[in-house]
Amino acid sequence: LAILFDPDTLLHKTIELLGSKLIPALESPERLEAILKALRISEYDIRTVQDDSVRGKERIERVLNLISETHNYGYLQHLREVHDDWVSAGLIDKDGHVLPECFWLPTSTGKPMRPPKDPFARAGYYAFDMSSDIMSESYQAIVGSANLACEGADMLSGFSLEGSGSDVDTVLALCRPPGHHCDGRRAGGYCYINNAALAVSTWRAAHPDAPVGILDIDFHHGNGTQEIFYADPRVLYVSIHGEDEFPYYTGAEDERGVGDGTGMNINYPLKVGSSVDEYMEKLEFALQHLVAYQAGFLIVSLGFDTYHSDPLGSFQIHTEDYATIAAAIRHKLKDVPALILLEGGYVIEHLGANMLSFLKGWKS
Ligand code: SP5
Ligand code: ZN
Repeated sequence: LAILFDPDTLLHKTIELLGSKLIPALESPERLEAILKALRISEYDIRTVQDDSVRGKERIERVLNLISETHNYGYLQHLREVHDDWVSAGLIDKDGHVLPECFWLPTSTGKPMRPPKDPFARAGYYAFDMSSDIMSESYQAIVGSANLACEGADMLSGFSLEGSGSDVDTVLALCRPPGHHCDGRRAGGYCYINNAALAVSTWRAAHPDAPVGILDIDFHHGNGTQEIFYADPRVLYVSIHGEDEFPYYTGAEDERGVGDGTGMNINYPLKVGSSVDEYMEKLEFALQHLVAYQAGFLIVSLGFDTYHSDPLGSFQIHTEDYATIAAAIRHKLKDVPALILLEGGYVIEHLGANMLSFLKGWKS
C-alpha cells in the first residue's frame, strides 16, 4: 500500500450555498488534515508528491494532456483563468470567490451551447451548483489533486519514472478537491476535475483497451464519472448511493449505459436511513459484477459521507463497518491493482478513524 499526498491540495478554501446559507464549504482542508493526522499516528508511510522530483513542469504537462482526453478545453481554460478574470474585471478582490449566479439551460432555439465571453456569465456556464467556488489558489490545488490520481495510476501500471510501482498493488490517493461529480464540462458537488477519469486515461496510456472497473462508494451518485464513461464498453462503472439524494437527477437503476456501453453502468440506489446490512447486500452484487467483468484495474471512489452522522448523507454506517466494506472489496478482487481515490466525507472528527478502519479491512 502506498499513500500519496500533495500539500498544494490544502490551498483550496472555498464557500458554498448550503440550505440557503452561504458558509465555508464542508469540503475543507481540515478534512484532509484529520486523515493525515490519523495516518501519521498509526505510522503509515505517506509519500508527499510535491517534494518529489517527478512533480515538475513536465509532469504537470503530462497530467493536463491526459485530463484533456475527457475534459473540455474551454472548461479547463476557465478553471485556470476565471479567478484572475474576475479580479481584472473588478468583480472581486484577490481574496474573493467566484460563485455562479445563473446556470445554462437547454432551450428550444436550437442554438448550440456556446461559452459566454463575460467572465461573470461564464461561471454558471461551467458549473451546475453553488458548491464549486473558485478562489485564488483553487487551480493549483485542483491540478495537485488530479496529479495524485495520475501518479497513483502510473505507479500501479509500472509506468512510474522511479520504477517504484512494481511492488505496490494498492495506492491510496488523498485527493482534494474530489472528482466524481465533474463530467468534464462542469464543476459541481465540490468537484472540478474527474480524478477517476484521469486515472483511466493514465492507465490506458500503458494498457490500451484494458477493461477497467470503477466502484463508487461515496454517499452521492457519481454523475460525472457515469457521464464520461456512459458509452464506453471498456469501463464498468458501479455505484452505491443515496436514492434521490444530491445530485438528484442521476443515479437511477435504469441508467445502464448506451450503445456499446449498454450494461456497463450499474447503479444501486439505497433508501435514506439504510442499514449496513442493506448496504453490504448491494456491495456484494456490485462486486459480483466487477469480478465477472475481469477488470485489470480497479478504481475505488471512496467517500466517508456514508457515515451515520454525516451532514450530507443518511446511511447507518459506523467506523468498524468500513473495515467490513474494505475487506469485502479486497477479498473479491484480490489480484486486481487498485487505486483508491478520496471523494467526500464531512464529519471531520471521525474521518481519521474511518480511514484507518477502511485500511485495516483492506489489508486483512
Ligand atoms: C464529493 C461530494 O460528496 N459532494 C457532495 C456535495 C453535496 N452538496 C449538496 C448537498 C445538499 C444536501 N442537502 C441535504 C438535504 C437533505 N435532504
Ligand atoms: Zn459525496
